[in-house]
Amino acid sequence: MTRRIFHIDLDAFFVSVEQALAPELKGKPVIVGGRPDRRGVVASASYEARALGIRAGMPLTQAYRLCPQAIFLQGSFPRYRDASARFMSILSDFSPYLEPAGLDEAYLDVTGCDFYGSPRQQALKIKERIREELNLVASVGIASCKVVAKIASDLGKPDGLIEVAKEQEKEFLAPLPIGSLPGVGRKTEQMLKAVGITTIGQLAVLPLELVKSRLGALGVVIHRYANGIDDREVALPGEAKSISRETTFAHDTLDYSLLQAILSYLCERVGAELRDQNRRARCIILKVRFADFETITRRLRLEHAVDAGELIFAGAVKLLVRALAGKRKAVRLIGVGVSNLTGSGVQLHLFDLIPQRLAYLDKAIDRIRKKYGFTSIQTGRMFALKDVFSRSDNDYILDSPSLSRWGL
Ligand code: DCP
Ligand code: CA
Repeated sequence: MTRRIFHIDLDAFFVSVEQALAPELKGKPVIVGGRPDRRGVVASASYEARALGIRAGMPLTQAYRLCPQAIFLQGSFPRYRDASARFMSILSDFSPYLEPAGLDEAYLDVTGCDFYGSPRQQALKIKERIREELNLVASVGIASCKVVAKIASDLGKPDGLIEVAKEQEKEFLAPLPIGSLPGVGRKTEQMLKAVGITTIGQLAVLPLELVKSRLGALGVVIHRYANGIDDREVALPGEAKSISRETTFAHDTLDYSLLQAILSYLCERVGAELRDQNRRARCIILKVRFADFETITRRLRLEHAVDAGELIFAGAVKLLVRALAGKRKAVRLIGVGVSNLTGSGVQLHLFDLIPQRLAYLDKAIDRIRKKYGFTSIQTGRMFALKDVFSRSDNDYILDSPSLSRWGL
């Protein structure tokens, strides 16, 4: 099923909250930020003020020079926080997949939610409720991914509603200025412009390797965005964006089999936590801190989301081999984490399914561990830890038994 993702952003948020409370301010150049003779910048400007050249972030003194007739307000953060909470509460009536992205903006995944009709009808309903209940105006972008939805809501402002069909997303993006692509800051924009790239479409057709060689990891991301590719999920409310476990050794160690055993243990813990939350991960992160406190972090992106400790371990070990290559230093701490988490239910793709056998095994192990404690059942690899576990269940601060060198 094609995803339907909304990006909803309130127009001139701080100013509009003030106007809702004092309707005589409507239709006028209003600036929230403080008194014009004081230090400080414009936080929010009404569209009438923007027509006169006022922008967020501009020093108030400059705003005053441009527009002395504007109404300058101090603003009140508790009022904005309150309006924000009510805004999010309205959105949560339309789908549980709500990800606030700031006080006045949020992503909402409405895939499969048709209680209020088509996505467009739902968006109209959202706008109507925001207008009636909060006396505010929202702009909405609808697309199959976050990045296009966000650009669409920006483009439609004020009072916008733009829906982009999946097959038209690339076409929709192509003529837009490169600076409107999330991830392209002013520096990147200048760099791209210097080589003649001014539109998203021009970036999209550049060879990926070229963009990568100039801009590194950011290049890969913005190249994907430019092509309308963005598989970031709308994060569920209140959920962590990553899960991790780490162990600091009582004595720094050079014992590879011990490290591997600990890693296996940590991966199983992370896997169990993932399964407990009914989630899967597309990225594995390894952290190693050496005796001299040099700390390295390595990431492995996976094609398919996983929740099995065994699969997390397979990736983590690859990272460990890379992290230790060429090092001759003892390890002080080792940790493993997962990120790029996907939810369950409608957000699962068929290719996320892991081999059934592993899933059954993990289920059985989870049941036993819930009943008898985590270390009641151990994998062969964790055998090196058996003495530790027999001492106490959760104390995984270890002695290092031998000092072999890394054979890597
Ligand atoms: N904000 C701020 N300082 C900034 C930018 C923003 O304090 N430099 C605050 C005030 C804004 C709110 O965050 O009202 C939301 O930021 P937006 O960028 O969404 O700006 P607006 O909602 O004011 O305008 P727009 O209609 O463009 O969304
Ligand atoms: Ca806004």
